[in-house]
Amino acid sequence: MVDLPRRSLLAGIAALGASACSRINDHETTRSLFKAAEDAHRAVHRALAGKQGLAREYARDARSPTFRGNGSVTIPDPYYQQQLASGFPDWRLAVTGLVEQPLALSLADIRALPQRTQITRHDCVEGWSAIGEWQGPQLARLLDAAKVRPEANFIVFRCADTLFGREYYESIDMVDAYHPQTIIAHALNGEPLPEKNGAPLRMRIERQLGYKHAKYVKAIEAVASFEDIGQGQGGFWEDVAGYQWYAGI
Ligand SMILES: Nc1nc2c(c(=O)[nH]1)N[C@H]1C(S)=C(S)[C@@H](COP(=O)(O)O)O[C@H]1N2
Ligand SMILES: [Mo]
Repeated sequence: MVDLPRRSLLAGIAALGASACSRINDHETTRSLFKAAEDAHRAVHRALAGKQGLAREYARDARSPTFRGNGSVTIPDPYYQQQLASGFPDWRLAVTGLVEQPLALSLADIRALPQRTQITRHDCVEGWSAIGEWQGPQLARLLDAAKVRPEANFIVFRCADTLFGREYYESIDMVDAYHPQTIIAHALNGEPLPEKNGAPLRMRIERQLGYKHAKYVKAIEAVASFEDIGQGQGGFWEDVAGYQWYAGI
């Protein structure tokens, strides 16, 4: 992985039109003020919604005719393309980190688990939304099978794509990890996930904004802290543009 200097990454983001946020969050004092506001938002959101409050689910006729792809929409890697063309026969999802029983699951394993189907609205901070029907096992099933250790505080998602030369990743706390609508989706609107939407597996974390929903997930890792991962802010956009780690909606 090429570790681009932060400044050139920010220049890249600025070119994408997010310059105001990047500059504000460059400033340490401002960053800690945002952090305090974020913690308050998390406390209020959790209190109002309840730990397991459900995101709204929609009827089938509310589904958007097309569900756009955003961020990475293709993975140019030859192995990925070969797997995509043949239905990902050799793809494995790793469940690792602070677990008693590490797992390496095939797509067939994932499809054989009890499934949840949910029609939800995806909200991207860039200003668009779409409603889609997602199917897959609850993350809780995988975490229980892997026997997550009590020291784990967060679940990290490692993705197969790179943006600006960095691997995309995200992280959530255990409340969201065990939330009933947090699923590892392998299907969108009744079809295998298209490449642009994160084939073969992507997260749905329905009470969080779009950037938390990691696509192209190759590993799920239980950790005590995400300080030593990436730039330490808990996710790709958190690292490069100062997006909030807690993106509860
Ligand atoms: N691996 C990975 N996951 C990702 C992204 C990405 O670029 N790479 N983009 C995020 C953002 S900002 C959004 S809005 C959604 C977009 O999901 P979609 O492409 O299915 O619309 O994926 C999120 N997860
Ligand atoms: Mo987004």
